[in-house]
Amino acid sequence: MKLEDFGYNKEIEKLRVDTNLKDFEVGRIIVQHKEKYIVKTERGDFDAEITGNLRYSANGPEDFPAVGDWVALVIYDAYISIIHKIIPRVSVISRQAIGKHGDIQVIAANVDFAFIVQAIDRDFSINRIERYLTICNSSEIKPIIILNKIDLIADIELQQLVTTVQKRIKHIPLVCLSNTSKKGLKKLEAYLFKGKTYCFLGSSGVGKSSLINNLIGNNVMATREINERIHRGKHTTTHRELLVTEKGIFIDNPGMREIGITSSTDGITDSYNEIFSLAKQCKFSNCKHIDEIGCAVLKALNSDKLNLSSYQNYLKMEKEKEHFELTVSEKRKKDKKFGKMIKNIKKRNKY
Ligand SMILES: Nc1nc2c(ncn2[C@@H]2O[C@H](COP(=O)(O)OP(=O)(O)OP(=O)(O)O)[C@@H](O)[C@H]2O)c(=O)[nH]1
Ligand SMILES: [Mg+2]
Ligand SMILES: [Zn+2]
Repeated sequence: MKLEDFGYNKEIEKLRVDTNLKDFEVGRIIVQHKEKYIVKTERGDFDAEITGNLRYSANGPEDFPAVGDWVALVIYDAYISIIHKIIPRVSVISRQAIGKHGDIQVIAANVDFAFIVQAIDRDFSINRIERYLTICNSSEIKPIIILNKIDLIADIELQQLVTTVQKRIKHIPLVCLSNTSKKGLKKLEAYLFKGKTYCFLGSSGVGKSSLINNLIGNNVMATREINERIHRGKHTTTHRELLVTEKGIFIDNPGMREIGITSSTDGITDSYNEIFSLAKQCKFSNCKHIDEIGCAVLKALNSDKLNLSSYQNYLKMEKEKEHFELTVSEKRKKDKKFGKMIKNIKKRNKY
């Protein structure tokens, strides 16, 4: 297999050359488990570990290789290969790690399209769609919303859901789908291109793995058994995995319980274009749109030009983001101090 078959392109080649990684072999992370990796290369798939240097210079989990990453490695033999560096990421899907404030968890790197999957039966939530849109904030990633399991509701109900989504989320493709009846599958296939990378996002049980199986026409991914009761609360897919197929490169994910916000204001801008364009007309440039005089956002809200739940969701996410950004910078400072301390101790103890 050629590197291009699993997603390599000129942009990544340029990044590799620019970062002086030409002397290494190139591979792509297809599985990650703690600090063990499987890397796909032109010579085959290899188990890999990272260098101590990579580990100690990491500021946080986001500096470790993630599924989808292109890495510079040395292959010693069939059993040992060592990852030296991550080739800079063209795009990344990340979120705030659960429980540990400030840690960024990379879900997948170098992704071209994100399929945001929701099941219409009990999983459906516009707020959650907006949150997923936010974590795919890079302009390099094109999101596509999928409403799955449409075989479970009547057409008229579905039409109502679609209208609700499209009213609030504009300019993002929406595909209604059933893995059971295969309705909508053709429409979705129109987005697939060989050599492009697709990341499947959504809660557990919405049908991400079933969809991948359907797209490749093969039961490669394990899916939940029919008797869901036994499995309640259990994730069927237990780890992230990148799958190279003729149709495209698919990254399957375990279902996500909660998604936090990472990264800059860019992401929020994507799903909240409306609020951001209104904000330009606010009297004060630092307006927080809560109780300020001359606030164009509040004005639109009061005259029903702006959706109340969009506004509330926006405030909630802004609050999380503020907290998150603070903790990241605090953490960085602390890590730097700690790193310096360790360095000094090592220096002192040299003999
Ligand atoms: N009725 C119906 N059931 C579906 C559809 N798609 C998937 N399912 C069922 O939903 C259950 C969960 O599907 P999975 O593909 O395992 O879900 P997942 O999103 O991969 O779940 P995790 O791996 O836990 O994140 C399985 O029993 C599927 O058969 C659909 O379109 N309609
Ligand atoms: Mg799954
Ligand atoms: Zn305002």
